[in-house]
Amino acid sequence: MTAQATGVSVVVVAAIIARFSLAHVSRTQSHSGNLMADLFDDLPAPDVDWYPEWLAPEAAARALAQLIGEVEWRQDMMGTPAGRVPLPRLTAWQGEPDAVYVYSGIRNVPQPWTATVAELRAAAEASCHARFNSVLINRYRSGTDSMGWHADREPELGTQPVIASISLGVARTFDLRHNKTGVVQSFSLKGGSLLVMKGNTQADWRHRVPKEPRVAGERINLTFRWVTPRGATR
Ligand SMILES: O=C(O)CCC(=O)C(=O)O
Ligand SMILES: [Mn+2]
Repeated sequence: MTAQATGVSVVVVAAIIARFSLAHVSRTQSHSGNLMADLFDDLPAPDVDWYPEWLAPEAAARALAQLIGEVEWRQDMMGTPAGRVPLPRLTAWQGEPDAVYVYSGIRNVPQPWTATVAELRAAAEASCHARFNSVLINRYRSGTDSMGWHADREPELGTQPVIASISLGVARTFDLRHNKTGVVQSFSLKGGSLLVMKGNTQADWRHRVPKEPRVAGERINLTFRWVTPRGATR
């Protein structure tokens, strides 16, 4: 599996729409010399590296098909004011046996790495110059599956985690909202892309995958992380 880094920075190409006092900004790949860029230079930007064509299209399609078959998918439940309801996506957690992650009071012991996930992990480690001992895998069956606003800030992840987010399948919108200003930076995470979140991205921003009912196809996203085992230091 080959990983191709084709670009890092992002630059504004669309206008700000002031809505509910939030500034909403769409960003795509950099075009140097873009006049619009000057208008947005003062806006906060998340500390991310963006590789839109990280995997070749054939490798991305193969990985998607293999993951659908090899991963043990779970339908987790979440609490709401109306009672417990199914999460709007399927999930799986894989990693080293000691990479235990406590989430919503639940102690998650990871499943062992499967072949395709292990390959993607090695490629992500090479691109990010970082180590990952676990991965959360989310399967969005259609545009009505989603993930709400959150930050990945559990103590096990440390203060400035490097999180490698690999997307396969149909493109979905990924919003990052700055905690202080409410500025939203949106990415279209297409199949085969890699978005690396680092620095203060988890401390200063929240992120989500909104519902997009018009999107029909399936998407799988893998977020590779380093979880410091409880009672250990890195
Ligand atoms: O599906 C995505 O792009 C985001 C996934 C995510 O935020 C997470 O796994 O914590
Ligand atoms: Mn997240």
